[in-house]
Amino acid sequence: MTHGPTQPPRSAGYVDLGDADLNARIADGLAAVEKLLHDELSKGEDFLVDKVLHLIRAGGKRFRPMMALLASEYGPKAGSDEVIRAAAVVEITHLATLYHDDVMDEAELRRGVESANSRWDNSVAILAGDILLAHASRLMSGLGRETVFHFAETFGDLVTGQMRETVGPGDSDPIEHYTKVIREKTGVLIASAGYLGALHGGASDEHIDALKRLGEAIGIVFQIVDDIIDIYSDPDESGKTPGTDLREGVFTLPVLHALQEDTEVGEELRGLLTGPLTDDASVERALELLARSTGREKALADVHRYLAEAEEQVSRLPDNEVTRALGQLAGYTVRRVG
Ligand code: GRG
Repeated sequence: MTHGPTQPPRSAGYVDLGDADLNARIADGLAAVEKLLHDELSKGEDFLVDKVLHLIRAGGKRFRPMMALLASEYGPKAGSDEVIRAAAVVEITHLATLYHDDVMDEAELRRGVESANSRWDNSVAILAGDILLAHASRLMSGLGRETVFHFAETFGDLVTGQMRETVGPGDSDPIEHYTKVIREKTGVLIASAGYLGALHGGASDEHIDALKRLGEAIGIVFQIVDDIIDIYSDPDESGKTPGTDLREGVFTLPVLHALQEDTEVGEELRGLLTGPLTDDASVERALELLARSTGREKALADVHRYLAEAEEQVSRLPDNEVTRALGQLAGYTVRRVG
């Protein structure tokens, strides 16, 4: 069986970074990452290759490779082979987590196509995620000890975050628990893109640290905004069904704030949200109560705190077109909720 080239996803590389030369450099970098992804993930037996190429071909924003490429711009080796390889390692790791996450969530769709667990079955999806980690390990073995150690920590954080979510907050503060989970599940891999891009681009230690922290803050903002959209979006505008997290029994930040309210709304929500919501009427009622609660405004206030953290990291970087583009990216994630 032959495996045709992966088409660059329609969404990747189409972000206007505000500077024509920078747009061109990042687009070239993303094309090189795409080629490496396809070459690396085509290695191995045919019965594995079609499964691992499934989600790469389906698209995705390639946000993490873009972050790595932008971070590499702060050193003399911007967009070098090592940077491309590091960007591919981060995207492959992201992809592995998506395969595994979809099994845990019993998701039917991913990137607009059938999830691997739905198209094949859970065993296939888990093994596809595992072989992706083998590809990521092979690629990173050429990037030196510091990168391998960093990735061991990153894998550990991703799995810790997933396990923390699975076991739940127990007696701990549910908002602190939520914040730890999103830092570990979403923040660390975007932080990793910033760190590895800057490291392999040859940036200074100060800039590597700023780009790692910036990636983490952007990841946290991105996740809270997604969680706000899940509760409050107009389905005609967002194309998403509101309340998906509630149906799965996942109580995200706006819900957690609303549940703490000392009001009639808070009281009714505490009675309603004792587990996953299985019937449409209960979901409707919970969404109505959440709309009347302070959940949205409190979660947005948290978003702005993390945005301020992102801006603080941006201020540690030199004033140039790359820094302006990174500042815009952080702001862009928030504009989705106004
Ligand atoms: C396999 C290392 C490993 C870990 C297993 C399952 C798990 C532990 C962790 C789950 C981590 C996870 C799926 C976090 C959600 C991250 C997230 C925001 C996904 C969506 O990212 P986008 O919007 O997706 O960038 P695209 O499709 O555009 O790439």
